[in-house]
Amino acid sequence: MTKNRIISGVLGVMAGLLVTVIFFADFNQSDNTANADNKSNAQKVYVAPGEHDDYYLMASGGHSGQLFVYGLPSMRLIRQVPVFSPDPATGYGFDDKTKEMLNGYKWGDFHHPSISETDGEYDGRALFATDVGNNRAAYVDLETFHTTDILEIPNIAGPHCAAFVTPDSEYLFLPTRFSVPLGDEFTGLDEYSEKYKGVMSAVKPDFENNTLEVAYQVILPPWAYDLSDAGKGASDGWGFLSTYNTEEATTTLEINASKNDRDYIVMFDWEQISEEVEAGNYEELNGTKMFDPIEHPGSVYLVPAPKSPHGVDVTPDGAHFIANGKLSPTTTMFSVEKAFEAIKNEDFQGEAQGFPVLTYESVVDKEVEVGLGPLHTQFDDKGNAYTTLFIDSQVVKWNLESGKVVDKEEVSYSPGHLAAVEGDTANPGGNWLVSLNKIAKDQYLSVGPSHPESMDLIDISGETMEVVGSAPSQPEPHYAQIINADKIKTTEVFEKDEGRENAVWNKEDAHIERDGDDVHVYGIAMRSQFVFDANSESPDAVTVKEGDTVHFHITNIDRDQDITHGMGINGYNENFEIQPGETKTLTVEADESGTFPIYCTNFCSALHQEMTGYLLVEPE
Ligand code: K7E
Ligand code: CUA
Repeated sequence: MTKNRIISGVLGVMAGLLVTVIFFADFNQSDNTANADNKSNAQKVYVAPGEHDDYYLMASGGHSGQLFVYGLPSMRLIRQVPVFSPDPATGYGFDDKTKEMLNGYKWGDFHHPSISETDGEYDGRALFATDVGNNRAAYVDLETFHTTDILEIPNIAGPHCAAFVTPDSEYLFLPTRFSVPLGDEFTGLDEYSEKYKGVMSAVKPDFENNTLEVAYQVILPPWAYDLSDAGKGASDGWGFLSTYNTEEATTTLEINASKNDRDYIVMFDWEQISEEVEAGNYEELNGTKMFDPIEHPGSVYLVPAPKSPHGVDVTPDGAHFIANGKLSPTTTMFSVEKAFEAIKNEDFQGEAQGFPVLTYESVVDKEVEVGLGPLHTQFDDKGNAYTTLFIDSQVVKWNLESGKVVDKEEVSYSPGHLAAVEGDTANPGGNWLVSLNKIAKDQYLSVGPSHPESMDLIDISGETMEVVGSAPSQPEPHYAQIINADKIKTTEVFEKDEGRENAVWNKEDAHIERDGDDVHVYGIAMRSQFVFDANSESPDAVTVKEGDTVHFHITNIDRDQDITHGMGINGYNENFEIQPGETKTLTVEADESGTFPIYCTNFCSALHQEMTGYLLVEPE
């Protein structure tokens, strides 16, 4: 019974029998309606056991550095994919390859996922991630849900304003949140405005090898670049970045970076910049090509936008871009056509750090009074936009054509980003939207004082919005993207590649080779045994000498769906998993003599508990 009903019940009794009857009759009726609503809402999100969700929700894991994969509409958490931080469950960062990829980093801060696109639509090949904490970008292969490459990017500090892919995934762009002196040299804060720079990296994905590389970088003024979106359709070839701290404050930004009534949206012509770099218009800096748009003008323009805008979002047709002014009660919609016109006519209201500032009145299309604290905007297939209101704890639906607010829906609480089905692409879905809330407070069973973040699932198929589901989320989804499940084609088992380095495909071929102090174990894992040396009396034992380095090259020869083995070494602080048909190498130092049991850590068969062996380290 809800509090309202209790109160009305008490009031009803106090007011006498007749009135009581009327009261209860009344409220029972509305309660029935509410029950019926809850029932139909439950049906909307119910996905029966064994049935699959229609969509994947790919949520960034913020300062956990990981990717969280949910099913929609059930909101079931399906998988945590390690990206920027080690993961003991899978041994990510433990085995040789992923250890090298992580390169000693203990954490990452993953804000914005970006699914690869073809013709402005998600193509399901890869998901790109960026790490604000340690200046990295990652390639996550969506066939295996494995991180296959991590790129450390020089000359930058905090690529928050990233990553966004261009409509055919030519590039992903990573502009920075922090400005630092170019070339890593010490420079005092008193020289901030002259010597500090924002830097935008253009990173090129290689879909053959599932890797990334820096194509070039662009020098930008010493401002904070917050969020970005790629142009498409009418604005194809362009990119849009939001800025704050155009005041160039170096301390107490809370106050000092909020002084100006307007900051800027940076418009840049990436096609032109790419051509200029191709033509040799760059300088080398720490091994990358650094392009300076002040030296080679005509590719970067500024558009004034109300006070410290957060998100900037391009409409599905590419004809408008929308700035969400976190400190103003409006979102501002600009016209791409008008911006091009202003550039052509040199209709500038001034300049900042050497870049032309387009005249606000010439470029603005409308200012929409959405409510307090607008942060991010997504789209549906019916010409509507959806904007989060952090301060009002609401999602607001408004019409792009009329600029009128259509509906507001309460969420719990303080939404940051939101994700609609393919809602940032050229072809949004229009049925579901997830509000990614920063504060959950009392929404779930308490694990206080700190609670999880929360996600509210909103049905946006009708005229009005309705929250129909909710799930706690792991730290901390900044952005998420929702992709049609039929676009993701996963690998069931890794191919049996006879030529694969370090792989052994028959248990009879498992053997151990010594090379000085290095011991190479070419072993297999299968239900329900490890075989390290087929010719030994104890094929599941490895005997080495104190001071040796042991390289376990293990192939999981069980090529059956979902038969994953793990290999933990007791007392050794090592564990890694080997998925069906996969080969992995784990290198350990045998620096202490002793007897160390080895066991399978992934429950794989009725005799899983018997899947053991020994690492025997003889004293010197
Ligand atoms: Cu949290 Cu996209 Cu980093 Cu907005 S950002 S909320
Ligand atoms: Cu293999 Cu458990």
